[in-house]
Amino acid sequence: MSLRTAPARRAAAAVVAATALALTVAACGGTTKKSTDNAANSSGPKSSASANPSAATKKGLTIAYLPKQVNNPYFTISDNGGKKAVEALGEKYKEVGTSSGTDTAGQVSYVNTLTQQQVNAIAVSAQDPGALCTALNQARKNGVKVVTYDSDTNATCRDLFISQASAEDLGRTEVQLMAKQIGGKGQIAILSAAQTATNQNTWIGFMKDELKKPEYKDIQLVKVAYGNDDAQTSFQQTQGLLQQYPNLKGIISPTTVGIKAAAQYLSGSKYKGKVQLTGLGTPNDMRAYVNNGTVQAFELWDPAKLGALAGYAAVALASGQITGASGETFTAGDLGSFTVGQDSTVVLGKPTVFDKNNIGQFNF
Ligand code: RAM
Repeated sequence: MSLRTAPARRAAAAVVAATALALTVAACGGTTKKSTDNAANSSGPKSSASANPSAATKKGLTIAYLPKQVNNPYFTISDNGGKKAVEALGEKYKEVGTSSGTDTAGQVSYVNTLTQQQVNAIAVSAQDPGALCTALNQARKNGVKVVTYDSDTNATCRDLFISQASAEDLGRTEVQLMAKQIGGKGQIAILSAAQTATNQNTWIGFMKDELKKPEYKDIQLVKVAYGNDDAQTSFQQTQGLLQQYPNLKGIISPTTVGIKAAAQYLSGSKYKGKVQLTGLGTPNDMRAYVNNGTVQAFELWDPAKLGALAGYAAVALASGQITGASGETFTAGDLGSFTVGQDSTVVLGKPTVFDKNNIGQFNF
């Protein structure tokens, strides 16, 4: 698969091994929720070139997508959005990845393979904040631009993070939706994805912070369960939560796989309409459960737009139009123009809240 000769591959492998220890120490200690440094002053590999916003978009670049999980419908939508954007710019799109959302070793090995193949940019949704650092920084040393989308790694291990929405808004609004649905009172639980997932853990951090406010004094968060973005595990975890906490009033599931499985369980149980469920889901997955009264309201961004924005950003980086420093701007086709913010992060926009009144208008 590699474009390199065998000796070159061996040399590259030796470099990977020799730098692994140093990079582990140097690059993986940072916080994932809010880092005070950005790519411009981080300990990760830096671009010596400065941004040239009027540089022509290079053609024939290869942009590789590495989602958290290839067989997750959410990533099928996001990466198809990426494919369209990348191909419209005259570039080559490819997607690789693991079928489990908890296979961090698999993600690392895909990064190493993409580095050997000398792709121009990798757009990756990280299963774990630190596990990919060494491999991603090795890729960057070899000239590969690294964009995280959906779920970040540490800020020192990538050039840009394309965030679906403000993490703080997502965390707080999910608590607000839940509080409204249970009348501000009772036990609630969270059904998350993988225990290491950067995005879910960041949102849960803000949920816990929101719950400290006096208006939620009658709500108790009793448990955070992990369904690993696996339908069956998420279904069983939902069942387990209701057995363990018979007075549970609501579940927040900030994962499309989790919320769908929880809705499926509740919908076929005596808890339907009694135990509330909100979180992050796709309208197509959740429509039946909104229509049959299992779910009142939940939210999400458009995954296709997230994937597209990651593609535009990857091409802008690989073309030298941006370097990932805060304040730089780039154009993302129909999505418009975006400015790089703090921590080398670009935010797609505000999520949509779906309920029975508007869910019919959405098809993804
Ligand atoms: C799942 C994944 C993904 C997350 C969505 C909301 O598909 O965990 O990372 O952003 O849910």
